[in-house]
Amino acid sequence: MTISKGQTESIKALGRIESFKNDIRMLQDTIDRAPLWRPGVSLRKQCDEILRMITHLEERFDRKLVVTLIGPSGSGKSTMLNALAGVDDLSDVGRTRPTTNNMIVFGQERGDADQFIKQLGRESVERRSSHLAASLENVVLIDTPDTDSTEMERHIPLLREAIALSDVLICVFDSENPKRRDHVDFLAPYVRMFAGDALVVVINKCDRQDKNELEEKIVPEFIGFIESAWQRPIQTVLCVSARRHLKDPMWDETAPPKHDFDQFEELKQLIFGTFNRPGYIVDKRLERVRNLKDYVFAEANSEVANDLERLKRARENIRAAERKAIEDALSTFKTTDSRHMVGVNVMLYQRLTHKWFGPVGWMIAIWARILIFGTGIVSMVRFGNPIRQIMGMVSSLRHFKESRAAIDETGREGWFSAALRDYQLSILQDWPDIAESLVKSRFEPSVRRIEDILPEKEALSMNLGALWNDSLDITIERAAQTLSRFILQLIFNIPVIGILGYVGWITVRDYFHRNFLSSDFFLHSFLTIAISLFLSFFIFQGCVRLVAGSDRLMRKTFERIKQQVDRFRPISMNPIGEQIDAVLALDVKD
Ligand SMILES: Nc1nc2c(ncn2[C@@H]2O[C@H](COP(=O)(O)OP(=O)(O)OP(=O)(O)O)[C@@H](O)[C@H]2O)c(=O)[nH]1
Ligand SMILES: [Mg+2]
Repeated sequence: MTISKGQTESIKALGRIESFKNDIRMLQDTIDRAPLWRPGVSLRKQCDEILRMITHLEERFDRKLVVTLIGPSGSGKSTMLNALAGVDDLSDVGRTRPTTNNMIVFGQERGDADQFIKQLGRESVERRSSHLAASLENVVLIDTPDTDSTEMERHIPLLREAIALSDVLICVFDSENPKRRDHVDFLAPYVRMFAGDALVVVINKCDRQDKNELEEKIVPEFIGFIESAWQRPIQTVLCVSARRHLKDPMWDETAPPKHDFDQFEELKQLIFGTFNRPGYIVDKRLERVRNLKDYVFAEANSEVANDLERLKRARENIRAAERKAIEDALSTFKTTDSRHMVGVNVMLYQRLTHKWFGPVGWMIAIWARILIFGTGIVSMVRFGNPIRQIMGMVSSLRHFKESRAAIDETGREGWFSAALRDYQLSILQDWPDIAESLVKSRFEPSVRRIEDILPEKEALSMNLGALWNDSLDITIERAAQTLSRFILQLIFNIPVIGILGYVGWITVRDYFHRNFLSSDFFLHSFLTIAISLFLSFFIFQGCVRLVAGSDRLMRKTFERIKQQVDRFRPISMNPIGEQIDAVLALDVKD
């Protein structure tokens, strides 16, 4: 099976459309993430509406281009259709307003009206054709009821549907009274969905105006008026006299045309030529979908723009408040629990145990164990009960392996509740101001309720814990590394190893000379070795105190946490912070 070029174009275009739809759905998701931001409700509705329109567009992707005449009552839409169709009474033109109450579908084939009948009901759609329709292979032309007569209640829903089904809008204005506010305002939200040449403005009944006045005053003023009302540039503006192109214009004797200036041929060429070209439809539809997408994005953007600065500031303030709160919470820890100091020391010595070699290394290992028992003993002594003390000793022996974990857990509960309390107090102080600025940025007033904005206790405590543990771990590891440099290990071990070597050498040498040394020699040697080992270790401990005293390590840990608080971003645990982020994410320029 071979696929024609036209088909591949269509398939590609459909793919693009799918991706535009996806963009809109993602926009919706982002809006959904900020349920407390009030403008989100209408934005979401608009997204739904646009998605619906795009789906319609997709369904009729390979159908004819729909060109719709739209305008206020009596502006001459029906006359224009008749002139274009070459049949004077194709669509009723009358003196009683409104004349046209239904959608008049002018096309080549019977099926051209089907989609309108399906959407609007048979009673609201009339199908027309003429010999000139034969050349309209790719276009369906629609005449619509007005937007501003006594029947507008019934007309407006019809028009909404018609616009949703249209690819090109031809907005018809009466040159005698072009600035009709109601009509212009009604169209304002729709015209933004039609890009470039998909929106044509036609000023009809030009024969009623003086040519010079028309060119120099009426048209420029009108363009200024409409561009400011619709907030967009108008690419095509045509001045026509539709009635002149009827077979029988039946000019009123008292009001004949004032001049010949007329751009009707351009209009006709646009519809029967440009729009009617086969390749035009796919491009237009794609462009229209892109335009619809851009439209919702622009809407979202302009909504956010109103609150942007305030929201950014609120986010900054939340971050600052949370940063402060975290610091407050962590300093609780720094000041409250001295048992942690012991823990830090134990952890440091445990690390050193793994890194050190030689006799001093063994001393460090022994010292680390003593410290671990020590932590057990410290907690036992407080109870003062001998049986408890022994039990404690046993349990600290048994839990020897898990000592690290035990150290981590010591006092955690108490600390965390104190830290959380401090965190919340700190946030409580700053929240009222932040909440006010959020309410000004159109957040629901419920953001004032402090209990809703605090991050979840569990999450916060887990995050604080992880933050603390990580920083402490790194600090201890760094200190241990500094204290385990090879050269340091060598220096501290050399006296003991030297003496050991010396004693060993004498012992072995004399052994071979059958000259057995006295036990005094060994006792003496042992003491010398022990003394130098203790001295070395003692000096080493001094170094540890100096380089990595508990206070110092705690301070360093705290410094490190302070640096990390920014990256920690507790705002992500804070529901309002997340919503602000979502709103700010709507501010994407593409
Ligand atoms: N002088 C002059 N009169 C025109 C022109 N076009 C339309 N008219 C007249 O304006 C009146 C209204 O024309 P219609 O075509 O019925 O206007 P419409 O916009 O379809 O009106 P509704 O169907 O009620 O919304 C008729 O009397 C037309 O003859 C024109 O170019 N010049
Ligand atoms: Mg009409």
